[in-house]
Amino acid sequence: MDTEEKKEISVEDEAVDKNIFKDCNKIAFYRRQKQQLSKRSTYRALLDSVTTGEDSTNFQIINEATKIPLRAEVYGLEGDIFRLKINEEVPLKPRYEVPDVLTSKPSSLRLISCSGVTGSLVLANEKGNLKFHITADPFKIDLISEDDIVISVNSLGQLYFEQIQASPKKRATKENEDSSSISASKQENQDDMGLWEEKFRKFEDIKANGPTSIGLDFSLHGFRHLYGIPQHADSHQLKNTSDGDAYRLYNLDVYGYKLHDKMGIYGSVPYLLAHKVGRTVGIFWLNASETLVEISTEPPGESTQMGSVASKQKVKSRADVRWMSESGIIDVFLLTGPTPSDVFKQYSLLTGTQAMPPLFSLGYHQSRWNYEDEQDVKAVDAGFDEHDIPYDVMWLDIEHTRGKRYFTWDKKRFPTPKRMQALLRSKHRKLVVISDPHIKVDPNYSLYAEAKKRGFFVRSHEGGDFEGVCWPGLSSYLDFTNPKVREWYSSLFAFPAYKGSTDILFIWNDMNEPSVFRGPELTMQKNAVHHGNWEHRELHNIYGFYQQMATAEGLIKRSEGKERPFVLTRSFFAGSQKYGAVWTGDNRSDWSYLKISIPMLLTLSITGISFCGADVGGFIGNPEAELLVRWYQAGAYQPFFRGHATMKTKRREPWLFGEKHTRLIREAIRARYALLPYWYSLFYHAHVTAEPIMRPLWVEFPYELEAFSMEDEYMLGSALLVHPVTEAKATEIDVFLPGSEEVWYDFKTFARWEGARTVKIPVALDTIPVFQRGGSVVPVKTAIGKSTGWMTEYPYGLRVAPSAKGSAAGGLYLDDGHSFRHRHQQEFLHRSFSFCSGVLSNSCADARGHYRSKCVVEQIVVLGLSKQPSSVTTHSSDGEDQPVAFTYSARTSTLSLERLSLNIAANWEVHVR
Ligand code: NBV
Repeated sequence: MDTEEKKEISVEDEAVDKNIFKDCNKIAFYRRQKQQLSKRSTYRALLDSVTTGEDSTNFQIINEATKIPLRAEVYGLEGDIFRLKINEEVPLKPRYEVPDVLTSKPSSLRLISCSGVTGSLVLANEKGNLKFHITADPFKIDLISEDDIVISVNSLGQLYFEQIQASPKKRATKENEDSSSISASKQENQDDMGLWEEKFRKFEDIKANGPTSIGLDFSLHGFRHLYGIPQHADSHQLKNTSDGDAYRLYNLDVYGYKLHDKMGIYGSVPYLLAHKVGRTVGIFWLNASETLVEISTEPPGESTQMGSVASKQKVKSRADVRWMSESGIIDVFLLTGPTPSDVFKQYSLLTGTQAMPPLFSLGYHQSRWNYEDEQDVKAVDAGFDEHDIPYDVMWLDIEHTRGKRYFTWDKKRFPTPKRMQALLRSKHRKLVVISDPHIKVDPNYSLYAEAKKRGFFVRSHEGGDFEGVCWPGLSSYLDFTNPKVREWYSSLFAFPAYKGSTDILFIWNDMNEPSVFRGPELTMQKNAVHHGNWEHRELHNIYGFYQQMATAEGLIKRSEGKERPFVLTRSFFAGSQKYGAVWTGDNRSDWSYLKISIPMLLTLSITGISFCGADVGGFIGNPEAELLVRWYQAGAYQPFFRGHATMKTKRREPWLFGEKHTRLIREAIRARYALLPYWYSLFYHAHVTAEPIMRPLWVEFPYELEAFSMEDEYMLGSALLVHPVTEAKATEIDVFLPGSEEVWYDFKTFARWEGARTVKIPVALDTIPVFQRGGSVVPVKTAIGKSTGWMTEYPYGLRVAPSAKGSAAGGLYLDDGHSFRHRHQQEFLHRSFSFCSGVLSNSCADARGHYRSKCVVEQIVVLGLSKQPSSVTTHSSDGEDQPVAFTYSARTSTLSLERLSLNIAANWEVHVR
């Protein structure tokens, strides 16, 4: 029995068998590109061929050896973005261009052509601060900002473009006549080039279009710190790739994935960021086929070879990035920054921002493969109440269905799903159920029968529906790339169609890489055929994106456009943020997986996917109590917070590890609920301005070189620094507090530190190291209920942490938490808090918003006050001044105001004298 078959039957706790998956040297297009480029054939731009289209400047590039012409198009886009497209001038067949990712046609701005020296063309944006300097021979492009070369394209001559050819049989005669061209057929004897056929283990990939791969290099001048291109179980800062060790972007189901490895796992975002003091840039490579990224960074050093002037200057560090994709076209966006938030905005102009989630989805989620039946669900639900632990969502995995037929219920285990949902609803809780993309081959399963009849499945290259083995046994796979299939799939979520579903049921898309048990690398054959006759190889990485898109649309449609959806997906692509949340798949109950969750989530966050999380406790294995506690503490400060475990693991509901651990887990979850107003406000900002929620330190402290590679701590928004404990038996941790002008306050003890230092923090099992940045006001809830919905009317508190100069600012976003009325009817509140010269004020941050809230601010805590105030008074908008009782602690330098009743939606001031 081979490993794939074993997996199908049992999910054993064994290390990843890396033989199932390809390394670079087993990838034919990688070998071809490496071999060809060692010969260094050059390209020349024919600048006398320049034409100006409606939106773009176009010219030809010609390969000096083959004389094959390519067409280059340069676009200047709104928001200081340059786009470069390179395609064949006259392709034999159209090449795949990724649809549906760009939010709208990006609006082009006019580029002004300035005369360069002979043999070059300079295109400038209207402001004139950014220039695209195109050199003809050899072809290269420099992106210049204020006289500095920031990015060079093809300066290493790695442009690579395989032309689509007629199949070998058809062109055999012609090629006999023409022996001078570097033709693919010459190399056909060299099996290992994998031109028309590629073998891997027992699998044969017969390619309809032969070799079609593309590649290009980028040099980033002055940069050494690169980030992005998820998903890998690796460090946040990208590493140098030695030969054969490129980062792979190929969506794969890798159970218990290996850590510190560049192999592709569940999702791909072909988008890389580079940062140096004074500038951040991005490269977005819009291609959905298998992609490899090589990185080489050179450390700064003294020049030895250059002329006298140059040798006096330090040679700048440089990072070279080479992208290689199996097919499609070159379609690349250069995001010019200059700040991290500019780059985030630029990327969001292209792919959209994080969807505004329903509030409940920011609470705690309780999952397990599987909760057995309705009795089990009822008991677990009651367990939370008995132990006074809030939670929002119960999850049902594949066993809730009738034989893994999605959209059905196992009648024995779940005979009354609506009644079960009524119970959850009574506590404002929700249900999430799984819906995978594989559909059981069973003519009596109406969903299968209908999809089959309507030709909605992916087809195999021999014709007929593709069939592969997955959880239900033999299955076919819905072709979500077809808009008609998506529309139909969406309609399946309508309440009358989805029997037993109610409006508190939401969806989880798993196995959508897609996972195919006996397939090559456990996925679909690359020559399977999709809508429009595209081979699977063209679009593999975007398959899961489309399922989540269709699911989210289905949930919106079932509510007639009124309610926000919640959809969790395992596989994703650039832009998936528009459709919901992502998690990091099948991790293990091990300290190393807890630790890696931080860099993995930071990388997702900076590539647009803010709503992300890792299975709390680890999916595979049985965490000891200490690890579980530490994981809850870390998860409480990560955007998607779900406990989940595989089959056959011991039950691990929060109260099963003894009194002490129950208390610790309760405290961690309650800490999450206390911060919900802050979380929700962060999501609002991610949605509106594309600011990530979890931020690596370099994003908030872009001048702090020391912080550029830190990944054991991070910022949650701009106000909180979190350093989860990820080591067993820790008694002390080192926390780096950045910023020479910053002050920091321990969120629990209120101890105050000056920034730009590493402090040793003693930790007990109940310590969650969180620090509030001086200069911030953080809104909290002062009481915790059963669920987020239960707490709607609960009062607020404000944590005021003055900066070194004594001032602070913050805000709160609020709406009904579930509908689109915030968008369509402007039913929201956006308040702004500021603390300056002893006056804390609450004012309106966005006059468009109107939402009624009876909630009050009940408690205000001002940190870092060196002396006891003589009086505290409140001033409301009607002019009435009220003295307020207060307590001052000289030990913690903290002023506390309790039992206030200041309406959250009204303008008021609190004066501290
Ligand atoms: O549906 C079962 C599991 C699920 O619990 C897990 O979260 C997914 O990542 N699923 C994978 C399929 C089986 C994994 C062995």
